[in-house]
Amino acid sequence: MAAVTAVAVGGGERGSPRREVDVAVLVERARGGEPRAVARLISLVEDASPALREVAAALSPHAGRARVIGLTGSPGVGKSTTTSAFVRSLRERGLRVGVLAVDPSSPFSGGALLGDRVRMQDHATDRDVFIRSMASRGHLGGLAWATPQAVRVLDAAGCDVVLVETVGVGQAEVEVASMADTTLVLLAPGMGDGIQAAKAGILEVADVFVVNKADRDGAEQTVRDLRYMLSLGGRHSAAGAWRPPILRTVASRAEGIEEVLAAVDEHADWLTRTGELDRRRRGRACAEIEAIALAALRDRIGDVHGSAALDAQAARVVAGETDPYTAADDLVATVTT
Ligand SMILES: Nc1nc2c(ncn2[C@@H]2O[C@H](COP(=O)(O)OP(=O)(O)OP(=O)(O)O)[C@@H](O)[C@H]2O)c(=O)[nH]1
Ligand SMILES: [Mg+2]
Repeated sequence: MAAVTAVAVGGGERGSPRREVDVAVLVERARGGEPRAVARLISLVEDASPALREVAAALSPHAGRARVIGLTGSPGVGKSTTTSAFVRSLRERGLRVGVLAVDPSSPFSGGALLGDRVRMQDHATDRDVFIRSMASRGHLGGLAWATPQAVRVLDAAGCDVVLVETVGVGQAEVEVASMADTTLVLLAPGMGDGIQAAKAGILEVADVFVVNKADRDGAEQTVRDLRYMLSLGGRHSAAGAWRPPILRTVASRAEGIEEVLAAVDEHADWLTRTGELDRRRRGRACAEIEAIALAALRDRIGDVHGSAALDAQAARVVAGETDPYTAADDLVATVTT
């Protein structure tokens, strides 16, 4: 039995006095599906609390089971409405579902966003649905770094599926897409999405395209625009490659939702059959390790800035005793040993 350590943290409720957190107990409770323990763990990873390392270590034996589905698209395209319809359908299949609504531009976090709270209230009392919104709060690495940890919490809590909703604002959607096994890109008629999609490299990240608000004029045009752009090539045109289907939905009336979930299932089969699932997950782990390692290095290099060691090297460069490359190598050696 591993020793149980308690770590003092600032608390998920900002401004509360420091208190002891027993990470092992929290993880046990989260695994039992206790919503408060799940929420607390997500707060710990989101706040980059001192307990983060311990949380990550405690979660790792219990993660890796959940299917991660990303939904992205422009503001107001219908991501939350679609997510809510997915939750309903997945619950009918008896699956436990986690939802992370990720807003890279918002400083607000913790509970669900107001609009989402309204759309998600159907599920508010369901013990097999965990809903959480996350915001960047401006810390280094931001969401790109906190979201996979939060996914891991939900995974360890026994969620069969984790839905990650991100507002599409360029790079962020690409980053979050890279966290998902299957990425859905939502568009709606008349939002100039087609052009935006091409710009943001969205064509490359989409596994399934959803043209939502198909009850509105212009849906057919959006589908045609997308088809045309896909015909221009890219990774989807290679032999044996997955060809992202384009589906129409009216999420507000739950129309087309089953078809989208069927396409997601088909994609999941393809991922497993081709070994792509492993490749994607390994790629994700690489990106995560790299980000953490670079942040650690940056921290240590930060300590060097303005230090006597740096000053001494600078003096040697000025005196012609060494060159800046050699000096930099020496400096890197001091922070990595
Ligand atoms: N006409 C129509 N309206 C829809 C449809 N789906 C969603 N809406 C409406 O579109 C608005 C935005 O929906 P949301 O689900 O909040 O969109 P979102 O993409 O999550 O928005 P953000 O999270 O703010 O980026 C709401 O008023 C929905 O009721 C649809 O299929 N047809
Ligand atoms: Mg939303």
